[in-house]
Amino acid sequence: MLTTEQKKSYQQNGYLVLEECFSAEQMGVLKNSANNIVAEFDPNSTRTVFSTEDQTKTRDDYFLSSGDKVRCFFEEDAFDDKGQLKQDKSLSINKIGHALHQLVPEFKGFSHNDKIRDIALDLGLAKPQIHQSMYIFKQPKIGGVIRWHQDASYFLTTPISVVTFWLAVEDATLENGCLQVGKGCAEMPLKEQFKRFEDDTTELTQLHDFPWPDDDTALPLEVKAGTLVVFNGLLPHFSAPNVSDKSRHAFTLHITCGNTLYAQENWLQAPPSKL
Ligand SMILES: O=C(O)CCC(=O)C(=O)O
Repeated sequence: MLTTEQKKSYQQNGYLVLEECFSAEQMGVLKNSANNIVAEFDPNSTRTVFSTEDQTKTRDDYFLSSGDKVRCFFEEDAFDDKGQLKQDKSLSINKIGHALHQLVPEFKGFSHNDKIRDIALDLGLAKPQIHQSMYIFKQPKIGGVIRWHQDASYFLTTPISVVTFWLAVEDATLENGCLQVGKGCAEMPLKEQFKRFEDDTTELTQLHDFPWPDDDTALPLEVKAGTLVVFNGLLPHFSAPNVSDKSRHAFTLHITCGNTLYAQENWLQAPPSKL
């Protein structure tokens, strides 16, 4: 599936952009399915927001028990001072997580297709297994920042193996908060580890104190819908707030290698699905 050049580029840069990997029709199916989940979601069932700025906001039970469920998380700016939604719920959800690949037929079929599997194998995941899936809305005007991070902080294995499959369901631009990656950072040592303890408390442990790349040195990945971006677990990346009037939907999979040791402290302990 991947050429030698593409594999080399992934090794050198820590990421690879695969344009026109999936069709507009396939993106339409995923988008409809995500919209249906939101349509069925009772907005009064939770007030949990997803924030990467304030880590305490992601530690409640609704989040920590979502590894094998399909749950909606609000944008941080979705509510007014009185705790009421500022706009329709369809424009208020930050993301759906974290077992779409197991529980929702459209996402299950998409995630377990041969293309994803072949790419995973080509990138060196000898026994690829999916731990997590997310549908990210990056809503117009209120789509929040995703701070700099490395995905191995959340899906730590020994040796490190996690690869993120980030699919643009809609066009991603600088205006609507596209993914941005660190240049020359393919092997930046792991800076943080997000740990979950037996009593369900969590901690973001600092492993190194060197700084994240400056925002203005990052490489924005402006891509068309249907493009798949794959990147390794050490590559620092972030996305800026969406201040535009266009959403930026994306679907992500976090895939590790079954031949590695999955850390007991990782927050998500639900059994992965084999690819
Ligand atoms: O889609 C985004 O804005 C960021 C996603 C991300 O950082 C991730 O999946 O690790």
